Amino acid sequence: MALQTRLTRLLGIRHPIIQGGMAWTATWELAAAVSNAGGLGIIGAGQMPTDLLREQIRNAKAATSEPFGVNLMLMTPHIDDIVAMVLDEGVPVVTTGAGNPRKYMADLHAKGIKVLPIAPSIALAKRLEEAGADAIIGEGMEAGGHIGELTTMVLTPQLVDAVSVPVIAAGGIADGRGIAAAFALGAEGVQVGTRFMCAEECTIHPDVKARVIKAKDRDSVVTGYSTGHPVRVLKNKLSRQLEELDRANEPEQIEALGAGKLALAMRDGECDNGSVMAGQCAAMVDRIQPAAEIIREMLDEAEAVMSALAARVTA
Ligand code: TUI
Repeated sequence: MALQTRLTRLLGIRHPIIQGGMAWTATWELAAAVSNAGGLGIIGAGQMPTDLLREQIRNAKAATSEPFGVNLMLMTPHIDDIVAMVLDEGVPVVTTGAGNPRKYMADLHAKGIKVLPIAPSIALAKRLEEAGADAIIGEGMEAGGHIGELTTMVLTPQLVDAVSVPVIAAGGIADGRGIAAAFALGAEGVQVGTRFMCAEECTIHPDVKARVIKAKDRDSVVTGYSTGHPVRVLKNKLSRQLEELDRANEPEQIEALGAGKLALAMRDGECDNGSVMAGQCAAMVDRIQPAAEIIREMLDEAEAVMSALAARVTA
C-alpha cells in the first residue's frame, strides 16, 4: 500500500509526511534528510536573520534534489525582508504560521511556490483558502510552540468539511497510529514536529533531545494565555515562572521573560531556564533515530494499522 493523496501529487513527494518547520530546530540538515527520505522537509525560519536563512536554503538545495519548504513565522518583525529573499531564492513550498500570509500569496504563486498556511481554527482556514492556499495545515493544541484552542481530533474533520483543498493534520502525531487516525478524519497528509526533534539529523542540543525522550504524558504545559499567544512547552523552571505571571495577568512580563529563551534551550541546551517547545506527544518519542527510519517506521505502522482496522470492522 502506498499512501498517495492529492497532497503527495500537489507537492511531488513520495510520502504524505511533512516535517514541522520548528524555529531554532528545523535546520537544513533535518529538512534535507526528511526530503531525501520522501517526506517534505521544512526549514524553520523563525526569527532568523535573512542572510542566514538564505544560506540555509542554499545548503538544502545542495543536499537534496527533492522538494523541500521553508516555514515563515509571520509574527517576525522582518518578515517582509524574509519573503523578498525567499522569492528571490525560490523554494518549492512555503508553510506559514502565526498569521495570515494573504499579502504574499500572489507573489509566491507567481514564482511557482506552493503555499500551505497553518490554521488552528475553521474561520481562519476558510479565509486562507479564499486567499489562495494550496492546502491547509490544521494544527491542534497538542502541538508544541504557538498553538490555538482546538484539538487535532476536533479540528481535522471540521476542516475537511469546510475547505476543498487538501488538509494536513498536525499536533499530537508521532507514530503510524496517528497517521491512520488523521487519514480516518479525512486528512491527506500529516505534519510531524516533535518526533523529528529526536532525528539524528536534527541539530538541536542533545540535552533537549534527552528531555523530549524523558517526557511523560503530563510533562507539557501551555503558557502565555494572557499574552494572546499561548505556547506549549515542556515543564521546567521557566514554565513555572511563566505560569505564575499568567496567573498574575502580566502579559508584558511574560513577553520579556520569554524573549530569547527558545534559542537558549535549542542551541545552548539550557533545559531549565530555556523554552523547550515540544508537543504533548513528546511522551511518545523514546529514541534518537535517522529521519529516514522515523518515516519508514511511521508509514509501516500506519499501513499495518489501516489493514488491521479494516479486518477488525469486517470480522
Ligand atoms: O507558529 C506555530 N508555532 C510556533 S511559532 C513559534 S516561534 C515563537 N517564538 C517565540 C514565541 C512564540 C513563538 C513557535 N511555535 N504554529 C502554527 C500556528 N499558527 N499556530 C497557531 C497559528 C496561527 C494563529 C493565528 C495562525 C494564524 C493565526 O491568524 C491570526 C489571524 O487571524 O491573522
